[in-house]
Amino acid sequence: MRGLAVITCLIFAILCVGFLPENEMGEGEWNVRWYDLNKLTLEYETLLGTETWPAGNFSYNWKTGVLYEKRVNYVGFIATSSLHFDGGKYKFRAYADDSISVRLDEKEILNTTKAKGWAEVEIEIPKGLHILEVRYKETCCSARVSFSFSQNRTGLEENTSSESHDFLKIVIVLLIIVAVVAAVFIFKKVFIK
Ligand SMILES: [Ca+2]
Repeated sequence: MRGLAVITCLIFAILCVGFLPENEMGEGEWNVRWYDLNKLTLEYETLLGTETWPAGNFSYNWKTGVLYEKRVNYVGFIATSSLHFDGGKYKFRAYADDSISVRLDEKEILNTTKAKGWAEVEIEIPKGLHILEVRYKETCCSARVSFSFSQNRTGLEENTSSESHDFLKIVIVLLIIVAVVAAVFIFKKVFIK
């Protein structure tokens, strides 16, 4: 009977975790993969390692110092982020020393180099989940990157949830209540006779 009680509680716990909304499990975080660059073609070569950056805008200025794993030159990253957009017009801005390319759902929407300077674009994005990808490359000397976009989106720093997220939260709360009631009921049955 005790084994049954433990198994029931475990199943409820797994169900509750499984139904957590994505944004409470790090939606929008940047998954950053660092690479060595080929010195001739400047293509991404060996994967050096990965790190996670907070969701949203980012800006780094390494000057002539180390960017990643003792690399100061011929190094770059590919950062991807999956996040929910409310839909509408969004403005993206970027700057890089030496180059940056921004892709939305695998299509390039913005790029610039140190020579070109700051670049920006405004585009219409349909409501829903989209994949952002930022490709940055540093070949020599000073290094810097900045990327930002308009804050009209959900699931990030300020959780202005959409209706579907609200519904999901109600379901989760109900599941937790059911789990607690069931746990109390089973506990009484098993331990209090
Ligand atoms: Ca540079």
